[in-house]
Amino acid sequence: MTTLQYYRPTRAIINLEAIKQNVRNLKNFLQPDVQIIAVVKANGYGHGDIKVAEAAIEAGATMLAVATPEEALHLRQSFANIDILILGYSPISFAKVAAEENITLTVYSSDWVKQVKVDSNHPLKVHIKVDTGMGRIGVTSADELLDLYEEIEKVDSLLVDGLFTHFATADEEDDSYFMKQVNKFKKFVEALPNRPRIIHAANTATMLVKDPTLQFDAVRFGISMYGLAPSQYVKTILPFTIEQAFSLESELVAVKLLHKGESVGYGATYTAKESMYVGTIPIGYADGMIRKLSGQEVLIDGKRVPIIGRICMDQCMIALPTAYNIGEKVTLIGKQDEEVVTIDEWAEKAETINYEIPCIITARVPRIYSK
Ligand code: PMH
Repeated sequence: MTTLQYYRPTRAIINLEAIKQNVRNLKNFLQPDVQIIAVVKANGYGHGDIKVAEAAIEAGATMLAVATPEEALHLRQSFANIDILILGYSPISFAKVAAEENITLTVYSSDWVKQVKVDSNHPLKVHIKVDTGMGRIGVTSADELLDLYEEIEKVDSLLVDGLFTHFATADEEDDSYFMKQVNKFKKFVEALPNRPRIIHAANTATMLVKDPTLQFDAVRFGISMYGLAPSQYVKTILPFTIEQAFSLESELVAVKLLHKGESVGYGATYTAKESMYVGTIPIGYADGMIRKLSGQEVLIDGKRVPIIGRICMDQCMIALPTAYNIGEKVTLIGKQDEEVVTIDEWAEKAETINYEIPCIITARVPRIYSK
């Protein structure tokens, strides 16, 4: 068997110890019998689903949550026994496989339940999703909930294992919309004839700042596991520190002297005002480093230097204070000595949220794991 070898020096380094420590801190925050559902959808928010799940389980998570059937099946290959919940839509055609693989589905439609065929040898576990104000998926009234519940009860091998909702504004300072959702959810819970095994509602922001009492039976932690705050508001009032797990590194592959008046990159948008050294690093927009990040600073030799000119598909150029050697390490996200470039800094530059940054670093950038 050949082991995959990476030749290009561009890589994401994932600090699994940071993820474990974040999960341990999150666990300490919960009542002892409350479960942690590690949200590892979208390839573990771009960090790598299997390795993140392993670290989270080691640190105390007891369930995994993903968005799609494919993501659930991928995890099942590595984790034979742990509960895996698909938070998003699953087509009826997936129900049989889900039951065989002991994958728990989210349901919110009576029609779906009427049409689904479940084999009595393999019961299918479901969590009912109630929409309390996110407007995404879920039943929206108590009548709809009871109707769905009755339909599920009619199918022998279909088991209601859980009930959950999701909050739209938990990361914002204003409480009013959040409180409306909470009250609505509590009414949904009371409307059910039987209490399911696992009721869950909280994401990171709900738990860490909005309402730490809203633990129910489980809490769904995503962004905080990866060491990022759900919003700038939440960041300022976190109850404990979390450590960013994702770094992005490359190396200089070319260094040249640019004379006054000479330009760099497509469109020749950057022109040297005086003689300067320019370095090329092999990372570009096809790696997820979108063109909006032109001007973002990176670290070399412990110093901040800017990306200059337009970012190309596979490469970009940086201003150098001196003629460094080919092979000199460049840190695009992460620390060098006293300097640090955070994912939050990238998000601000790219005018987006931190969640999006590790997700858009494409599969061409290998994820390397440090302990
Ligand atoms: N539960 C559900 C249903 C989610 O969609 C998410 C994140 C989480 C829990 C975890 O939230 P956290 O990462 O803030 O802790 N979902 C998304 C999303 O759909 N877009 O951005 C984050």
